[in-house]
Parts: sequence; C-alpha cells; structure tokens
Amino acid sequence: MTKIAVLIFCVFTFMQAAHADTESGKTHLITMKAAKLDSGQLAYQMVSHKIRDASGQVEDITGRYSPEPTIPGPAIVMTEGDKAEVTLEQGIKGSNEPVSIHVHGVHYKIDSDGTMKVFNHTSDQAAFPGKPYTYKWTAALGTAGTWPYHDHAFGNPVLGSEDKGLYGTLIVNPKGGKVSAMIDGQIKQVDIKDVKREFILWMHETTFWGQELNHLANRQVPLWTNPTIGAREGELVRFHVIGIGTAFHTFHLHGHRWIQPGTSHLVDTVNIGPIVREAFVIKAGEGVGPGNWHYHCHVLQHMQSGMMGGFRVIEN
Ligand SMILES: [Cu+2]
Repeated sequence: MTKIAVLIFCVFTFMQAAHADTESGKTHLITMKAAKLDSGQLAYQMVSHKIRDASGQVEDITGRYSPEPTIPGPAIVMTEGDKAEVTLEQGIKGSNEPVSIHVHGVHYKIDSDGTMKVFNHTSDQAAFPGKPYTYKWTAALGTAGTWPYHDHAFGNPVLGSEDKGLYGTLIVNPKGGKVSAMIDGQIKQVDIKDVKREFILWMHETTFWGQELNHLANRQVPLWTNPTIGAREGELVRFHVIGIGTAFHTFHLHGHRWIQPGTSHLVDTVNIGPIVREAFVIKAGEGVGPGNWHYHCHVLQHMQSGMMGGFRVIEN
C-alpha cells in the first residue's frame, strides 16, 4: 500500500471505531396502540417492548407497563447510543382517521417525523386501521433528557390530538449513567441506578396527569389526575415535569429544592410552558424530614382550580 492508502485506511478504521463507540448496539422494538378510553379521551398503550442487544439477544420488558391505555402514555426509557423502532397501531374504535407519534429530542429521518404529507411534503407518517406505521429513532450522544412524544395527525392533519390525551414521555438517560443533583447541600453526580422512584407529572390546563416509574417493583404505575405521590425519607427521587395544552405554569414542590439542570442555581419552582420540560433529582425529606408535603401549580387561578397533589415522605 502507498503511504496515502495506509493513511486513509487508518483514518477509516479510526472513524469506524469512534462511530461504534457512540452506539450501544441496543435496539428497542416497540409496538404501541392508540385507543379510546371510556371517558372519550384518547390514550397510547404499550403492546410490546423488546430490547435487542448487539449479540442479537432479546429481552422482553412489556410486563413493566400498564396493560391498559393511560394518560400520559407509556414512558419509554432509552440510553444515549440506543436506537428504537416504534410501530404504532390505530386502535381507536369508531374512527378511520390516521394517528401518529411525533417525538422530540432524539434523531430521526424525515419519514419518522410523525406528521402528514400536507405538513411534511413527503408522506403520511401515521397509522390507519389495519395499517400500522413504524418510526425509527436514534438516541444519539447529546440527546439525553426528558422529551415528549405526541400525536400530530388525528382529527386534524396539521395539529393532531395531543390535547385529547395522545401524549407520553421519552426519557433518554446519559451514556455515563449519571445526572447532577443537589444532595446534602452539595452538587453531586447521582447514579441513575440509585434512583428508585421517578414521578412524571404532565401539567395540562388545570390538572396534573401523573405516572410513577417504580424501579423497586420494576413497574410503571398510572396515577391519573392530581395524584398523591410518595417516597421514603432519604430516597433519591427523580421528577419529570412537562407542560401540554395552552397554559403556562409554575411548578412548585414544598419543602424541597433542586438545581436547574446544568447550573448551580438552586430553585423550588420551575416555569413550565406547553411542551417545556424539566427533570431533577431530590433526596426525599432532605433537611426537612417526613411529612405530607405538597406539590402544586403556583399560578393562583390554577391552584384555585385544584391543580395540586401530595408528596408524602414517610419516615424510614
Ligand atoms: Cu398552572
């Protein structure tokens, strides 16, 4: 080989190695369904979630999810470097309309945008009855965070029906497995594996819609509206607060404080507009002990409409 050929070969090999290093080799094979609740609201349901690793071995984690459609929809948890193939089925009784999943945060090609041709000028990326649609996502390096996914097609080919309940959460955990948090008065790197409970609270108009990821029981628990949530004193708890709809909110948690992600700025409120989100870790009862703590929206009108719930910290 000439020197140049050797150089090109070396650079190519290096690039391949670097590329491989950014991928986990894990692919999430997910099937979800859009359905109608008895209330008339719409909701996503997990049908099947399998994880295939680089060696081809498949782990089925469907049992972690609620077997029913829920609001918010199933929380999909990935790690930077993972890929996902998400197939959506249209299971909305009495309707022939398309329904889709449009995701935020992760990488995807234009054909996985989850929008209609009238919007994307490419194709209808939605499921019809008997005709599922598959989206491909890459949780590339740099996409760690809590992201929303939602419909962008049903009932209105431009807007979709996120407002009727077709929304859910995608959590991309950082490749290193650690997030920063203020614990015992110091900013520390918390191992996500040490977080035993995560609470997802969506703020929709004057209502919280909640979900617990309980890692002790390995289950996702639907909490529905304005739920009482809880933890044992000293447990690390991660909150994911996300807005949807038209209102702007101020999320507040009594007795606890946290740092705004990426800063050392200590807060006990966060402003949440539509599809804006924040995730943070606290140590339950830190410095204040057990109690029937509260969380609520601090916009007075929303408080007056009952936008609140309990955060019960019990003695260890
Ligand atoms: Cu509010």
